[in-house]
Amino acid sequence: MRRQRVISIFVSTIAMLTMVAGTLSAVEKDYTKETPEERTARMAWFQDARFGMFIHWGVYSVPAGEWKGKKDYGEWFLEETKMPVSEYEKFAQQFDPVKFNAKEWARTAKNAGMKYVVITSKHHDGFGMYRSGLTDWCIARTPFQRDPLKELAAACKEEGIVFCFYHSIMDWHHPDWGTRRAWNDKAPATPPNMDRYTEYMKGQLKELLTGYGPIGILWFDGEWEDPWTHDRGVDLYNYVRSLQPGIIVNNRVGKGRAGMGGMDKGQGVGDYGTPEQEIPANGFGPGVYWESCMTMNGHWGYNKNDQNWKSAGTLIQSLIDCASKGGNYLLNVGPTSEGLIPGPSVERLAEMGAWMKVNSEAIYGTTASPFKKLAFGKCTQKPGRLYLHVFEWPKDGKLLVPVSNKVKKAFLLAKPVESLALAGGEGGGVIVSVPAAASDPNATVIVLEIDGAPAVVATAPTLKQAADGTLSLKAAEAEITGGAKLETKSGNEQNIGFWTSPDDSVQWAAQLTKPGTFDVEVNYACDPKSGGKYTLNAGGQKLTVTIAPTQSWGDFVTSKVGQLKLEKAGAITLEIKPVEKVGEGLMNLRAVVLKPAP
Ligand code: H79
Repeated sequence: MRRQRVISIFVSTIAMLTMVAGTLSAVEKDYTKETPEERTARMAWFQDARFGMFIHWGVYSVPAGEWKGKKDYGEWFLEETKMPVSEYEKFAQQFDPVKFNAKEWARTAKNAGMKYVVITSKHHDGFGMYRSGLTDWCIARTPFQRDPLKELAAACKEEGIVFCFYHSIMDWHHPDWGTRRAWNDKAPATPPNMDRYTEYMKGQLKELLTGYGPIGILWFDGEWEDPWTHDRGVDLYNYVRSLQPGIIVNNRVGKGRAGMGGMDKGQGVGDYGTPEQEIPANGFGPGVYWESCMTMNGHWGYNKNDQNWKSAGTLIQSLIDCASKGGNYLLNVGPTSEGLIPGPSVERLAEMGAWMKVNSEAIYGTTASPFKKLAFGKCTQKPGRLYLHVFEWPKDGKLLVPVSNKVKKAFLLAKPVESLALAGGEGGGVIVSVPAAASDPNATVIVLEIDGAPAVVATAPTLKQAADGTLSLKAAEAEITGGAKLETKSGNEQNIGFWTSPDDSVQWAAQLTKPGTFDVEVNYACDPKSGGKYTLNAGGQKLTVTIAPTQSWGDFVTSKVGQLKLEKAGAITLEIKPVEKVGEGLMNLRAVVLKPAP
């Protein structure tokens, strides 16, 4: 009897010690320190996946973007209307997504070629889209007596899709979030307490990371407000990894993000960069992971009035663009309060899926293009294979590829049995003879089987004058240095935006066959409070241009800025550099057009 008691005390002491040690090691292990091999292994699925679905779904889908005559709200509804929180809470009672079908959503993602799904477990309004035991400001408050995240996790598992959470750090509803809003009428008079808030958030993350199976990514956001600090970020990163050591955490867990460009300033925490609504002008080299998140129209959360949809072609080319720069494309849908992904989104995803069905080999598991710039489109690669994504089909049927490798075989990915004829090209490159018409107007993929690593050769510029002597230099064809970026502001045409620094420059290399004097026209947009000066250099001449603002960043006009005398035929470089910036930035530049002077 006595002996037994001693033993049991002994055993329970060991158990207690192990428990303490276990807790300590979970808290103390620094997951930010791992070997490059461990990191590569953890990031492997993400690196290969290239394409994911973002889902912004919450009670803001009840007003559907419209309130008191204003029609452009989305998931920022509460913040932008400054509605009392008690009033906003009433939308929860109308959130009853009876048409929600998790299997259908998972299949929609799968059929589009998406490998992962990131859904809002909580957006900035603090509303939990799952059944939380830590707050009743969650789905339990609605007539919808189910847990949509449980259902979607199961459906994704069934389809082989990696399931991930978006979880906002900023919380406009919780009284302890440090910058509590004045319209949070539910909060007590006592001041907010960030330690208490962090404990609450960790509690929710524990629910999400222990009750929903393996989670691929924790996608944090809303980290930029002051109450959130670098130290809290490191602690949260380690906490999340301690619950699921293999999980990937985006860089918005900490304070390292440099603006909407999304990449780290250097001292951040997190596993990858998060450009938002833009695709970086260039990649960042091997070992730097990133993912551009973008909307299909102008909103993340459901907005019933926003019919400004990007075309399927634009979306396909954006996916290719990301892959060609070594990044992922996270494409958003904003489901309705009935639980439906909007029709126009479903249609576009189906069209992307049709393209992926034929061409996904040129996307999954590829690495960045070896070329800085290609006139006809983009390139991705795998060992021994170059995938040429042709956007501009060559009218003469000859595609010049600037590599000097021995090419073993060239074929259309859509028709692998037919070899395309090859010949030596200018500057040691390869010419591929292609059919008269593109097999896919969005992007036709041509495969080159090559010996060894791609050996890129210099070629003469491919930008040339039209028959009448006009030289059109489009944003998408420019080489961009510095922080300026390609974006799509309105319509489907790209522009170069975010000109903020004198280090930003934009260059076009062109081949001049019909020299002469040219009127220089610039197509651009500029916010009324912004603008400044830039220089435009070509052929040893310099124009200094003062930007006349237009109505908005999306209001594009064409303006004649001067003349250039280009009297020698041959290669020319045209460069634009900022001199002086006013307001937010210089301009959104769509094109420079040189027209033979009359
Ligand atoms: O969830 C979607 C949006 O609701 C959310 N992120 C996507 C994925 C979003 N939050 N804010 N914004 C988008 C725009 C906010 C931009 C700014 Fe900033 C925050 C400007 C200044 C503070 C980010 C941080 C850019 C500069 C610092």
